[in-house]
Amino acid sequence: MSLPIIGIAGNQLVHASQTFNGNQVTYTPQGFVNAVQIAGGLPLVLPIGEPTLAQSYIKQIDKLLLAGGQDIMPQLFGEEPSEKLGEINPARDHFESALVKEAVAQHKPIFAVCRGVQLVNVALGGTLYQDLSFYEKTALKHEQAPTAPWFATHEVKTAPDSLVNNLIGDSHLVNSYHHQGIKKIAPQLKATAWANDGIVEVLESTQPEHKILGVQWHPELNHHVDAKEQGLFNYFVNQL
Ligand SMILES: [Mn+2]
Repeated sequence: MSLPIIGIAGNQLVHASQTFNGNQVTYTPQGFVNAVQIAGGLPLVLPIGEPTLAQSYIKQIDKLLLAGGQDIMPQLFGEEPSEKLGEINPARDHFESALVKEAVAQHKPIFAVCRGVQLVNVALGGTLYQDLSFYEKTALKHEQAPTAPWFATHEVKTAPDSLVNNLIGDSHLVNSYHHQGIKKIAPQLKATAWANDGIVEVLESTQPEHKILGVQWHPELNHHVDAKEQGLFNYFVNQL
């Protein structure tokens, strides 16, 4: 029996850290590894590389998982950086955009978390709010730090008959660690859950042959205390 191979797009620690004697390291948050292993998948971390490597990486995996992290470079959706833009890593953005396009081309399912759902939206032609203060209405608190990540802080409501509705129900409390948000939705995606301020919290594919699920919260940080959050990984690894 072979386990589904889950490629997790890795991040890179570019700032000096005493933990690694100032050296750069490739990493992914442990929660993704744990949640994929619990779900019965075989996690493989994909280090940031040239976009031309995407085709070969995607061939090696069954499914693609995009993690959280830095802001998205605004040039990818036609804007210059605002003063409220946070840290970016253009190499990561270009590599992950190539992974998304290649996964779509090779019909490999994608599960995307936080920055990941924003990256998928931008890679497929959507746009972002560089900061939620640019949202036309008043946004709720979507950056819950310093509240611990296993505590859920805001509600999301899901669209009837959506994939995410089957997985978490009509309403669910989620954690929230984002200051950017989905603005214009890419043509092949649709919103299927929102916070009560109207901010998009879930995107799904509109095309059955392209399996994409992206959530704006962090299920990898509370999958151990919330069965619905582990359920997202179980579905992704075994059914999406
Ligand atoms: Mn949120």
